[in-house]
Parts: sequence; C-alpha cells; structure tokens
Amino acid sequence: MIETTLLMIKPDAVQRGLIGKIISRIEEKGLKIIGLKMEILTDSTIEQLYDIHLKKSFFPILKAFIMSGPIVALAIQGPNAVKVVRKLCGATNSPEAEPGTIRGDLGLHLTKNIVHSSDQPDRAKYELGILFKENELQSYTQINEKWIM
Ligand code: 3AN
Repeated sequence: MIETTLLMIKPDAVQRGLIGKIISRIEEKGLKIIGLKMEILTDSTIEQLYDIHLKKSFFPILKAFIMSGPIVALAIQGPNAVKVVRKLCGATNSPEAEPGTIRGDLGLHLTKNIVHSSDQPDRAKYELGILFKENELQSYTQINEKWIM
C-alpha cells in the first residue's frame, strides 16, 4: 500500500552536517520525497508532535533539544513507507540500533538520536498535518517509479 510518512532530521544531525547523507538514504531506497522544509519548531508545535510524551519525565529534555536549532522535515511516500522509514531509522536508542540503519551508523545517544519518523499510518497523517500545509505536499510521478514500485 502506498503510504506517506514524516521523517524529521533533528537539530543534532543538522548541526553535524548529516542532512544530505540522511536524504540520500531515503532516495537510494527508492522512496519519493513529496515535501521538504527547514524550520525551528515552536513550543506548541513540539507539544503537538510529542503529545504522547508530554507527561514523561524526559519531555523537558526532549523539548529543549528539539528547540535547540533548526530541524528538516520531509514528507516521504512509497509502498509501506511508514514501516520502511522506521526500519531505515533503526531503534530509538542509538547504541542499540543495528549497523546499516541511520541511528546505528550515525548516532550514539538516546535523545540526540538523529531522526524521528512516524510509527503508524494514522500518526503519520497527524504528524504531517502539524508540519505541512496541504499545498506544501507535491503530487508527481518520478520517471524511475516503474523500476522501483
Ligand atoms: P521514536 O522517535 O523512535 O518513535 P519515541 O517516540 O519512543 O521514539 O520517543 C521520542 C523521542 O523521545 C525519542 N526519539 C528520543 O529522542 C526521546 N526519548 C525517548 N525515550 C527517552 C528517554 N527515556 N530519555 C530521554 N529521551 C527519550
């Protein structure tokens, strides 16, 4: 099933100059980028995005980190995109993420863990709705699609 999901490149990866490397992995997999922006997230955007973690003890640390610099948000489309992008990201806790995954190859930290991606199709819809307006998502056909999907 063709799905659209959110990938957020977090401030640590932006500061470390890893934007291009991460985007390359998405493109090389064959997934299609249909939205892309750089932004410094506000208090309220972070609270909406991480609504399920609002009451958690680590939320203040997470929020301060996400607000510490610009993030890059990508809307990514493809077959089973939600699951595929989660797999490309690897386990939440970077030291436990498998080599070959984004976190497994590029990260060492639990909070500064390089990327976020939606974990379910309904969450993807919700999270994309927070970071993108409808007219910021592009509908187009890539010429290589018939070789990939
Ligand atoms: P994921 O981003 O893999 O879906 P979540 O949703 O469980 O992971 O956690 C959201 C973010 O909160 C993680 N990316 C991580 O940066 C941070 N986080 C999760 N658990 C902890 C924790 N115990 N201590 C500090 N930060 C955490």
